[in-house]
Amino acid sequence: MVKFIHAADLHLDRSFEGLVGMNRNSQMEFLKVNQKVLENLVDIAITEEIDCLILAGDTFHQSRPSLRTQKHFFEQMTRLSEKQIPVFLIFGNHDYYQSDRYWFEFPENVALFTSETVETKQWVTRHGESIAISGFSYTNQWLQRTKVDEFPPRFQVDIHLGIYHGELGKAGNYAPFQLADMTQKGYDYWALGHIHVPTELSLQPPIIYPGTPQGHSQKEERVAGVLLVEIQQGEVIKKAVPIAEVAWITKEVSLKNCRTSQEALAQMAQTDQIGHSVESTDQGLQSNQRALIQLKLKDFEQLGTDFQTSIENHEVVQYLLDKTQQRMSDSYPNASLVWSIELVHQSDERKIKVETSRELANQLFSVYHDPEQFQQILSEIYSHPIAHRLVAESKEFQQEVLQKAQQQIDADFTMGGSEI
Ligand SMILES: [Mn+2]
Repeated sequence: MVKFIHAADLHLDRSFEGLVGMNRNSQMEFLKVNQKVLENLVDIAITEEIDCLILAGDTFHQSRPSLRTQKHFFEQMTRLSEKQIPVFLIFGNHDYYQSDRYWFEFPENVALFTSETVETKQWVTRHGESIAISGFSYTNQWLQRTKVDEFPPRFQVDIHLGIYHGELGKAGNYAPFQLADMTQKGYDYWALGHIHVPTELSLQPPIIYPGTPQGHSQKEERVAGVLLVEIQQGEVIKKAVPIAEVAWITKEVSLKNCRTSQEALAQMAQTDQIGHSVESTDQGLQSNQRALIQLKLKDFEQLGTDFQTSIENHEVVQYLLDKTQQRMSDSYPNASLVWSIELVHQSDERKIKVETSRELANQLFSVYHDPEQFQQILSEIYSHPIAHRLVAESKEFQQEVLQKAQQQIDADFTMGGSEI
């Protein structure tokens, strides 16, 4: 049996989005969260006595990780070295490899893939199983061609693993790949990185993104953790193990029982306190985690425009942040905090949320500004003798239709894509 952990997209020195209102000390405290996440990963690797750790790219948020981040990372890898646990690490588009940016030698147990050319490393586990691991690294921000073709066919070994940082598709900036090409290689497992939402692209063979184990923005609300994988005689058993220290939570708060801003403030101030008791069962918050809470306020209309202005100019959220920071200094580390407050107008509630980014939607929409495309989509009207005359005579017809369509889209949908 071979047992390993597949982790990806740790983004170890990435800051937490939306904490700009916090003072420097509190922000620094939050950066320690990333260190704790890595320590959690190493703790699990040691207790589970894994055969190896796979880091499938974007371990660091940038290609020039800070000296402090590097030092901490090397210390943690050394802990694994003391337990004879090897680490196989590729670099992704964020931490693309530049050797001169590292202040220390990587510990000996860390096997690096440092080139864009696919390499295969072979070794035998302490239980005598032979393993081959094939992978490559980014040495630039982009890699605009597929790398799957360069992966060798399955070696004559007990287990052959592929590590791949990239995106599904025929073309793209991040080593695009097709599932069929991967499947063809005959490997036992493909450890993917790059997509932050946990995603299983295939189960036979497993071709899997574990996702980022620690979300750094509200968009990364859904995380699973790292994957603990066991392979025995072709059978693959995998389990997501959470290592996050911070959970992103959205909480709807109705102010319908509040008649004054004092009452409203009291109610909002309570929400971070109940962060633990309520959300921990509600939203899968672990007892050691703290929550970053986004409040969505409903039924506030009776409180008047002054109240709404104070929400919109961030006065209220700053007040709550200051209050929490005080508590953090008393009782760090488990303070949950409200970092954002949004007003949900009744008309917004009916809207459908789509994951597409606004720019992409605009781009798609702009296609119909081309008169030819526009007439094609309305070909029935344009080919009807009477209708044709009506629309052909009006110069503004296309303009008006597009404008109305845009308004309708705005009224029915809210957009917010996820960045990678
Ligand atoms: Mn990436």
